[in-house]
Amino acid sequence: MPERTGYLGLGSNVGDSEGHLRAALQLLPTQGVEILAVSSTYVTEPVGEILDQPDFLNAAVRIRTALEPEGLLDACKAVEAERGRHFDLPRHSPRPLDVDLLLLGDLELQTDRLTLPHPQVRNRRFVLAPLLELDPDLALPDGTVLAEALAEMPEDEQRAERHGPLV
Ligand code: PH2
Ligand code: MG
Ligand code: MG
Repeated sequence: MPERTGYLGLGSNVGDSEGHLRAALQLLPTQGVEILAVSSTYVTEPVGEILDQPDFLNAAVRIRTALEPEGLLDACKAVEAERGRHFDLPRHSPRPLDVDLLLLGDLELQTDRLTLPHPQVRNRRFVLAPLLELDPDLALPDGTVLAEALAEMPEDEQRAERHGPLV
């Protein structure tokens, strides 16, 4: 099976957020996902469909895996479930752990369950800030340079402050 390098976004805004993110680093390798690099954590304001919820703690990791995209998605869901995530809540509800598949090699695909790259990568500061810390020159398969996407975001939008190291 070919191995690919990819990127996952980690988020938490329920319970011991730092503990949940650290647990993800321990649990992902048990699912066939090798962690190559880990960003700092960022305290970020909620973005999306539910704004009245606690700030998130976000981070990103560079990974290597032989899993195919849907298998990797299942691995992310299994890790979320281990940390007490409930899947019967409205979209964008508060959660102890969210593990999002952002990029996997140069794959571009759309299925019922999964879109790659993640459709929101380029317009979410809570994703871009930790990702660019890992790889400042990172670009999407369509050539979008993520540092340019971040620079184009209005400065007063989506507060995201570096918090500290996760490892
Ligand atoms: N995740 C969401 C919705 N909104 N906002 C921030 N700041 N961080 C997140 O991880 C996040 C969010 C859905 O997964
Ligand atoms: Mg998410
Ligand atoms: Mg998710």
